[in-house]
This record gives sequence, C-alpha cells and structure tokens, in this order.
Amino acid sequence: MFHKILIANRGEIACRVIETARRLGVATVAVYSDADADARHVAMADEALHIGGSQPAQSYLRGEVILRAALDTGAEAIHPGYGFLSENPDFVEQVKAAGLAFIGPSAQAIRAMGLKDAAKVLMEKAGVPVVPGYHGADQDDAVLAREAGQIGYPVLIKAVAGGGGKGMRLVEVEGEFFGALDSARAEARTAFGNDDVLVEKYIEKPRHIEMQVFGDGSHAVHLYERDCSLQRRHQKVIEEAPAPGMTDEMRAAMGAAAVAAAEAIGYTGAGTVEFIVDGSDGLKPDRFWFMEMNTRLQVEHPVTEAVTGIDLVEWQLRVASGEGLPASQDEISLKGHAFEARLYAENVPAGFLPATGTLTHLVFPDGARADSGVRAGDTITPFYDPMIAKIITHGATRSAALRRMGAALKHTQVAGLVTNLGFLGALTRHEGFSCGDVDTGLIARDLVVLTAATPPSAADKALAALAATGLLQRPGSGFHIWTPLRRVVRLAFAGEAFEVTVVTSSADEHLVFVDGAQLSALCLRGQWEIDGDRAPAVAVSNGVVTLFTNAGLVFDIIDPLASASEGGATAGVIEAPMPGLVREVFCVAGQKVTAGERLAVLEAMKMEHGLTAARDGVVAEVLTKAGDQVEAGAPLIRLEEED
Ligand code: MV4
Repeated sequence: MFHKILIANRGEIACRVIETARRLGVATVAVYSDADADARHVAMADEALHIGGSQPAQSYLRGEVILRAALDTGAEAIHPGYGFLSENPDFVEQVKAAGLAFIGPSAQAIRAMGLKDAAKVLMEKAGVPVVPGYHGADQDDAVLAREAGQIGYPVLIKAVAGGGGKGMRLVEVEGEFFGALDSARAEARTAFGNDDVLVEKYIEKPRHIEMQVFGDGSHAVHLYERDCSLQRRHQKVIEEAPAPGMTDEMRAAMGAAAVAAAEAIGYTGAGTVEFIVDGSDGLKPDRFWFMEMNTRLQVEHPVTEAVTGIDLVEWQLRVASGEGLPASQDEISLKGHAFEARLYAENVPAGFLPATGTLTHLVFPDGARADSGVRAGDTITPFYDPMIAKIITHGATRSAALRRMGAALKHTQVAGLVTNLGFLGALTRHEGFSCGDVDTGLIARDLVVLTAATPPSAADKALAALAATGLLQRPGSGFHIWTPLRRVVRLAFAGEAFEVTVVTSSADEHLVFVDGAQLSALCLRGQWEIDGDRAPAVAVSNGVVTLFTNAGLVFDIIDPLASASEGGATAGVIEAPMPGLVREVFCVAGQKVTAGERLAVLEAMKMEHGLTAARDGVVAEVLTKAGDQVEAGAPLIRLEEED
C-alpha cells in the first residue's frame, strides 16, 4: 500500500478520496488553484500545494505542474478523480515515466476506449453486443447516407470522439440526414477537433444502464449495474442501483458483457461500461447494446458502494499499489437499493443556469451520505462544475431508499444561492419514477411539472417576517414592552413585494397579519409554532430570509425596519427591531418631527436601515447615540404623548 498519494482534483471527489486514504493510513497531498485556496479538500489533506490560476487550464489540467508537485512531496501515486486529467493517456504515461503509479487504467486502455468507432470494433470482437450501425473509416457523405438507409430511420449520428451527447444528432427521416450530418460534424470539430462520425439505429425510449467493473490488468469483475436514465440534457440528475426491473438473466448477460469488455483491453482499476437498453418491453437480454466505456471512477460510484458494501477508492488504492482483485465475483453481493441525487447550484426556473455565490448555510440531514467539497461559508465559483453535494441513501427496497431520499432532500438546508433542491425533491415524488418506470426522456417530458415553484403560504410569510425583524431569533429575550408593539415588514418573494404586520405582545407571542389572514406565532419551549403548526428552521443573512421548507423558500427583506409605530394612545417609541449598531441619530429632544421622517440609522445584517417616525410629534427623549450596540427591542427614541 502507498504511504502517500497526491489527489489531482478538487471538490467532492478530492474530499472523498482523502477520506478513504486517511482510513487506510495513507498520507495525502492536495493541489489547489487560486479559487480553491480555502477549499475543503485543502483543509482535509495532510499537505497542499498551489498549482496555478482558477481556470482549469491554469491549474487542474496542468499535468506537468501536478507531476512536479507529486515528486516534490514524495507522493508515490496520483489519484486523478474524474474529469480533468483522469482520462488523459499522455498524463498517465508522464506519471509512469516519472516512476509514480497512476491510480487508474493504463494509457493503452484509455486510448482503446477513447474513440467510439474503434471501441465498437473492439467490443464486437470481444462478443459484446453493439448497437446496429456503421462505424467504418469511410466518411464520405454518400456512404454515410447509404448506411443510414440500410440501418433504417430513425438513426443517430454520433461523433466518434464525442461523449455526453456532444456531436450527436437524431435523424428521423432521410431528408434530414445531410443537414444533421453537417451539424454533428461542425460540433464535433469544435468540441473535439475530430469530425469523424458513426451512424446507429436509434433505440426508442432508451434506458441508460451501466455496469461497474474493476480489473487488475488481466481479470475483471463487475459490481452490478446502475441506472442513470434520469438525465437532463445528458447530465445525470439521480442515479440508482440496482436498475429497476432488472432480471437475473439480464444482469448475468450484462455483467458478462461488461467483464468481457474490460478484459478485452486488459483493464486495470475502476471503470464503467455504459449500455443503452431498449426497455420498451421490459429488460430483455437481447436488447442491450454497448455505448461506451468510461475509464475512470464515476461521479455516481457511491450507489454501487452502498449496495455492495465495497469502498471503490480503497480497491483503487489496493490494486494500483500492486494487489490483485480484492474479491472474486462470487464474493460480491448485492444488498438493498440506493439512490444518488446531485445537488447543484443552478437556477432551475432560468433553464438550469449554473449559479454562483456564497453558501451562508449548509446542513445535511442524518440518515443519508453526503459527499461534498464545500461547507457553509464557501463559495461556488464560476470556474468549476457547480456541484454542492451528492446525497446518497440506501434501503432494503427501492421504495425504502427512495423514501429516504425524499426525506433527506426535505431536510437538506442550503441558503445563500439558488439550487436544484426543489427539482430533486419533485423527482422523488414523480409517479413514474417512484414505480420504477424510467427512461432517458422522463425529465424532458415532465419538465414543467417537475420545475413548478411552490408559492409561500401565509404562515411562511408570517415566519419570514418574524425572522426579518429578529424576533424569531430572540424568543424570550427578556425585553418588556409596556404596550403591544406594531411593526410593518416589507418582504419580496420571487420579486413580488408584500407587507406583513406584526403585533408583538411579548417576546414569545405575536399576532401576524398577512394576505388578509391573522396568524398567531408562539414560542413554546424554544420551538416556534405558527397557528399551532411547528415552524421550519430559518436562516437570515445579507438581507435574505430562507425558510427550510419546500426545498427552501427565499425572501428578500425590502425594509426590515419600517417604522415601529405605536399601538394604543401612549407616546410613540422607536425601538431597535433587531440587534445592531446605531450608526447615526438625526434628532434631539424637543425637536418637532413628522411621520416618515428618518430619526436614526441602525446597521443590522450588513445593511443600513432607516428608523422613521410613525407619526407627527415632538421628540421627548433620545435614548441612544451613534456607536451604541443595541439589542432587539431596545427603546431608542421616545416621542411626547399625543394630546
Ligand atoms: C443512443 C441512444 C439511443 N440509441 N444511441 C446519449 C449520450 C451518449 N451516452 C449516448 N447517448 C445515447 N445514445 C442509440 N443508438 C440514446 C442515448 C441517450 C440519449 C439520447 C438522446 C437524449 C438523451 C439521452 C440520454 C441518455 C442516452
């Protein structure tokens, strides 16, 4: 076993590898870019080296700098994670030429699977079923068109150097072929510098089922399948193991094909053989075809770990350090069911646009595994994949595991930026998905209902208002109000402003008026209840209130400190509606003031807020001065009683 390894990656996978290495007593070296100087993986590693600028090309793709870092720190091996250099055969060769181990496959195996056409030829020779089609060297337009006609429409044109849908075009009828061919070639040329294509019969309503394999260079085993059909634009959203509806016969056939594929290229390490499956009439052993092989550990590997009880990173370290396969096929068993949901910083209503920002709050629930590269306070930057975490649940059955996933997502708390948490939750409640009826078109077909936003209830708005004024955070804070105090709070949800009136009779009891409703807010033994219902957790930061319900309801505080006006006939009192620093006082005793006139400025929640007079009157007392730190409810200015 190695004594020290360098992880040539970042984010959750770097953290994940470090965790296993630490458990095995292997020292770790992290590398980081400018943007990742304070990242979690840097903090977790035993050593960390800066390798360059934030853009991947300036850091995580700089093989020579990373190799130098490994040599300088005495690392014996490099773990590439996924993405970046993980499938770069030249890097593999450089690592090995420097006398270090690459924790992954050989350069030859990566090259063998790098081009789809060559990979398919290899697979046919190995007896692995490949999709009916043409993957020859002759790229003449007329030849390709003739082949497409012989295959029979619909066909798929695919870039041989492609992956993840890039350079791929579906052609339904002959008349569309040449246009689609030009378009696919143009995209492939731009994306891969290689515009060779192949043509395949399009498998209608396909499922994406992949087999985890592990090889020691001569033999390979499989660790069962994963179903990754829940995708949006070729980005996996929720993955699961095993595949719904899988039969023993089908699994045996797919497992044998995957092992044959791995052994055909002398595969070493963790790999995934992807199949496209015609699930239109259930899973049949004669209806799956080789798609491609991913010569790396994949993002979704945790679901395989959950159902097999095997730590794939441990296997990677053990086999890369010279051990044989840690288990025989018979020793690998399947237990229960697992799901993985990919939690992303993305603006779902805006078409899943990647989002950036600082995580002001991030809490994962018990009962689920959460692989994350970030913590509360960290920033999701535009330089890298905006993944926040992978949430993994396991159960004895698919429904138990899915229920646990639904609960885990419900109790995942994220604030500070927009996420796809609501979308993930909606998927776990999707009827078709819930009963295992999955295919790669599911999300596209039901996107509208899956991305529908849940508007806040009156109780949600009431809770947000209490939080905005600081009253929620300070139940029983001991201040006494001699008369009920009335506050008007202005908030906005999804850009739509609304007002909430809070009438406070004690620190633990408020009446809240919103949307024409009157609600009671009570704090009993430290737990708030709105109209008798337990209130969800809340976070307030930077003028934003986040309710951790419905995947996170986010309210902007428009003016949390609208004038605190008097209820009843006694003199008006301007109070500090939340703890803060008195920045300025604009009035003195005896001064005439008018309703709405700004009398002081309080700095709270990193914002400055004007405190205004609720009515015309004369200042009776100024009870504070600039520089005072004041508690919520502290009286600051008192107006003379009205005649
Ligand atoms: C296919 C296919 C159907 N028939 N090939 C998508 C990217 C890469 N993994 C290969 N992919 C597919 N290849 C044949 N012959 C369906 C997919 C596919 C897919 C296609 C269109 C839209 C979404 C998709 C999601 C997963 C797989």
